[in-house]
Amino acid sequence: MQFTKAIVRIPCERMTEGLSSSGFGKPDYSKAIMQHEKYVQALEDCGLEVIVLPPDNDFPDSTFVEDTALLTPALAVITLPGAPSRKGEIRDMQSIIGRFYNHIEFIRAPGTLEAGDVMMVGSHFFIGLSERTNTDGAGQLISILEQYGMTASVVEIADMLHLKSGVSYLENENLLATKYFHELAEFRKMNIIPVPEHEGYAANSLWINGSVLVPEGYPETLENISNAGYETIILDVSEFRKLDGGVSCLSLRF
Ligand code: CIR
Repeated sequence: MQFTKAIVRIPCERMTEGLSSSGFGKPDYSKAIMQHEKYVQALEDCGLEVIVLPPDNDFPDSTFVEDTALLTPALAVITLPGAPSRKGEIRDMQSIIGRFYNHIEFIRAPGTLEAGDVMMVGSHFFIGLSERTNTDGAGQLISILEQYGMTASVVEIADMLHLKSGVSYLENENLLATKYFHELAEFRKMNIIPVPEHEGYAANSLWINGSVLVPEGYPETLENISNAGYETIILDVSEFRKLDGGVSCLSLRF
């Protein structure tokens, strides 16, 4: 799997009103803009052409584009976010994604699904059932993916926003995971790269074309990823962490 492109959206000024359970306070907007620029640079350093969308002040969380679509090699699926304040974020996605995809499908109410809950492992997709992704949304996604020759299954999650808040697939059968996922039957055959309990946020790291983007400030996780043989790129994403967002949430890769 090689990615060639990514879509990002510049944070909007109203990001200070974004959803948060972190307890870390409000993000500093100008700092967020600088961190986002470095994030885009990191994607480019990984060889991606980056499509940069303008800020959308109608939606405070709109910089977290990952949740609005699932991009697979065969088709794109526009999601339906479970958070009421985020449902409208999909407004522009069909026309943006339509520039790159011939096949686009949609998650429809009463289903809800945010793609932070979807982890791609080759042609199989793990879907976390969370407060944002319900069984109806997951069921719709499973049948869409099966129509295109792929498979998917659900994973129960607890005490985390999205599936990928606690686990990230780093390709080559390597799974970066917090303790909760170490014993789950579906992941037993994979090599686990552990994320210590006190560094849980770093479980959301992002594999791109052989390199791994890792949030700054998590030395044990960083060392575990490096020891597994990956090049790492460390990014300060403190202002996005305040809104419970991590490095994967800020882009759609395809
Ligand atoms: C939210 O609560 O929806 C945003 N503040 C953070 C979304 C993070 N997205 C992700 O994990 N994929």
